[in-house]
Amino acid sequence: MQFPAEPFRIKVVEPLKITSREEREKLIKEAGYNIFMIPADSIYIDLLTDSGTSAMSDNQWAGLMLGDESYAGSKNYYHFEETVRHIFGFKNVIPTHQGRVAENLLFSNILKEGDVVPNNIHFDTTRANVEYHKAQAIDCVIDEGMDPQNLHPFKGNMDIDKLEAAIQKYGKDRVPIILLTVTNNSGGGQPVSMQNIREVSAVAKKHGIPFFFDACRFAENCYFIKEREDGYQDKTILEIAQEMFSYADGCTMSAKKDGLVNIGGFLAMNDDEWAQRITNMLILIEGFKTYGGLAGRDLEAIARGLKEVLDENYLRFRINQTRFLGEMLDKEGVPIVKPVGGHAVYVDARRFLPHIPPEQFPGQALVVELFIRAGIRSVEIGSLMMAKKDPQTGKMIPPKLELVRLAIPRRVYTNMHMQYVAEAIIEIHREREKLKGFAIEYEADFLRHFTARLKPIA
Ligand code: P71
Repeated sequence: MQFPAEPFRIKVVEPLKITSREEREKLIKEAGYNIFMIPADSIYIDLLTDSGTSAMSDNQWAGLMLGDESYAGSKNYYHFEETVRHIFGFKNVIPTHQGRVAENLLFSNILKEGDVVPNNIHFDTTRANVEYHKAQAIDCVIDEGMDPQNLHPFKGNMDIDKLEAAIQKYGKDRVPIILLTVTNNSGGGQPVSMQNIREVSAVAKKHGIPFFFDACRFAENCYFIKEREDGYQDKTILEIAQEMFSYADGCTMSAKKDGLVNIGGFLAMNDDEWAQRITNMLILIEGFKTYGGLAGRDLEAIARGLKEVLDENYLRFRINQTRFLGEMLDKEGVPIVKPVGGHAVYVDARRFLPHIPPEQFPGQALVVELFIRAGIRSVEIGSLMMAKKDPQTGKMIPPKLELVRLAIPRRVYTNMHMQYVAEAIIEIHREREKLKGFAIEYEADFLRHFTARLKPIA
């Protein structure tokens, strides 16, 4: 068998509504052809995000019943703290209700106007939190990481020369932290190698700059290291994770990804003084330090999820399910970003629909067609989400790539669901000349993709 079957069986089912094509045409029209406006219970397969959409295990659900909802010192906090310390190795563990709060707390504590934060590629919330503090977020990923056809095994790697150049240019006093996102979401869920992590760590140490991970998908990154990097084939995922984090001073984490839960996050670090200042801030905005905006039962579910995600059989299935979807598409000539990343398959809409120019949103045309034809929700990561406006002419400057992301929730869909998704896309690909572009009817001044209304171009 080329791809492993599901290493779990189904104990509880959530029925899915099957709508007709006519119903879907009406729904998407009423939604202004914006997929964010469709009620989720009218979607058959929802690939909008892998964040907060995981299915919890029986062990996690059982853990919820053991929630200790004491204001201070909940036993679930201690379990959570011990688990995070064991895997990540950092001394101080600060719970938050999701990843972006961890980012905000960290940056509020360390950034000042004019500072610079290097990363392989900043995820949107990270970039926004850096810029909110009037600092500059700069991306230093290797050039291969920006080329959708390059088969480099670690396309999330930081370019060490670019990192050194940034530190030279701005001076180490203006670089209060170096970040590394594993896996690199904005570059297609691509992994970072242990070798590269060591090199980034060495640069950080040389200049005396703290080094933190954005650790959302750390276990998926560890699986790629085991699969692709010499010397790691016989190590457990836990050992790989422990080594990886040993090179850093701390991390931010959205547990909504590799924590296998629907809500939660944390910030962990070795520095006591930073931890103290951040904890004081936490109490102001999230809650006491032993719950950080979460219920005791949530902390228990995260502690259990973080242990489960290290299971190699789970990760083998997870990574290969994503790859399975990508390979089915690739075999039939559907253009995708390669190699396939950990949590999502990205379809290259510019090559899929060369007759639709960026100003007419080729990615959105595919997103809409995929919903109308098959009830599948994907998301455009192209001109609708990311185009900039030329300040002089007001004309749209399209991003380098027009992509459609198919993000796969963890433990939710079967391989047969993936086959259904692939067949729908392959069918659309065969009739691709029939697809038409879109024009914007309404847009907000920022983050327009969430609320825009569009209309099909006749
Ligand atoms: C994803 C998300 C969720 C998302 C967030 C914002 C807009 C649309 C979708 C969230 C991440 C992430 C990385 C690398 C931090 C966060 C924020 N990703 N770092 O890909 O991927 O975490 O949502 O818990 O605040 O759909 P948070």
